[in-house]
Parts: sequence; C-alpha cells; structure tokens
Amino acid sequence: MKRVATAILLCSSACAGRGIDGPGSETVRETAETIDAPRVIEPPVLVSIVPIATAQEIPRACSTPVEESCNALDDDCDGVIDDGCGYGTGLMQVTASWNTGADIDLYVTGPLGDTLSFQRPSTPSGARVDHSGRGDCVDMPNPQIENIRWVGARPMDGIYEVEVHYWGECIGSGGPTLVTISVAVGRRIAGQFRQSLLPGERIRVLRFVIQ
Ligand SMILES: [Ca+2]
Ligand SMILES: [Ca+2]
Repeated sequence: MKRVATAILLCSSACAGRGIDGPGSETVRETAETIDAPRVIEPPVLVSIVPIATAQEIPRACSTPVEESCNALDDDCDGVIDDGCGYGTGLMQVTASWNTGADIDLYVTGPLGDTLSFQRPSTPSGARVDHSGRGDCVDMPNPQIENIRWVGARPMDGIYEVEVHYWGECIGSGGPTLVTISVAVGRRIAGQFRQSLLPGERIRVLRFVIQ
C-alpha cells in the first residue's frame, strides 16, 4: 500500500512538472502573446440608416464647419459627435440632445436584442453609456445629453435600433420636447435627425445596419 501511495505521489509530481514546462505552458504563453499584441480593428461600415416618417433629417453643413458645441451634432465635421464635451466616441457613437428641462433617456438595442441605456450602461464587449443627462432633475454638466460609445471590440454586424424615452418633467420644465439624435459609424456621421417627443412617450426613431 505504501509503495502504491509513493508511486501516485511521484506521478502527480511528474504530471505537475510536465504541466509547467510542456506543451500546456506553451499554449498559455502563446495566448498571452496574442492578447498583448496590438490589435488592428477594421472599423464598422454603415450599410443603411432608416428613420421613422416623423423624424426630420438635419442637413449637414460641412461646406462651412463651425466650432463644436455640445448639441449632439458634429458641428466641426470631423466625424466625432461633440468632441471636447466630456463624453466620447469610438468605433461607433450614438448621441441625443434635447431642448427642454425634461429627463430624456436614450436606448440602443443591438443585433442580439441586448439594450444599452442608463439601466444597463455597459456590455462586456466594450459598449458604454458614458453620459446620461437628467435634464433639470439633477445639477450636472451637459444635463440635456445622452451618449453611447463602442470602444474596444468591434460592434457586432447587424441591425441597431435607437429609441428615446421621455422619462419625466423634473421641476415642471418639460412639455413637448425636440430631440436631436446623431449616429457615427467608423468615425463618419451616418445620420442626424430631429424628433418631437411628448411626456411619457417612448419612440423608436431610427434603425441602422452596420457590417
Ligand atoms: Ca466633431
Ligand atoms: Ca456638437
């Protein structure tokens, strides 16, 4: 019995040794190198963008670019919505702004049916709600802006739906509200639209497809 126990002990030491120096550890090293190597991510490309009938397209005025302001429009025409406003861009960006003190929320649903919003502000693949304005409900910078950005992994190919929800009036400074929504895909403006929103309404303003 004692000899058998020793044999098992030796075997387990040998196995452990092979685990450290053998092919197993090589695989681990290769994996680590793959992770450390700089990755080149092909930016996504817009296939189509379709607003609902009530959404008005905002024409781009890029023959005379102006200084960027924090309004959900790419005023300086560099493909980044509201650069310098404290929220970011990435491989993809969806931004909303509005013109009353109401609290408006932005929702973006991806190809797998997963929805990003203030309620679920990030995904493991790198999408982030990095600004969620509360209108006159909260004293904060850029209270009339919501911004969602995709950084890190390339956003999945497929259909994305953009909705806005009139969450609340705050201190009575709401009422019918005009919401501006811009979408940037691969550092290019895919579209910019304006939609009116009544208290309590939640409207899917547009769909877009990337690949
Ligand atoms: Ca810009
Ligand atoms: Ca702007």
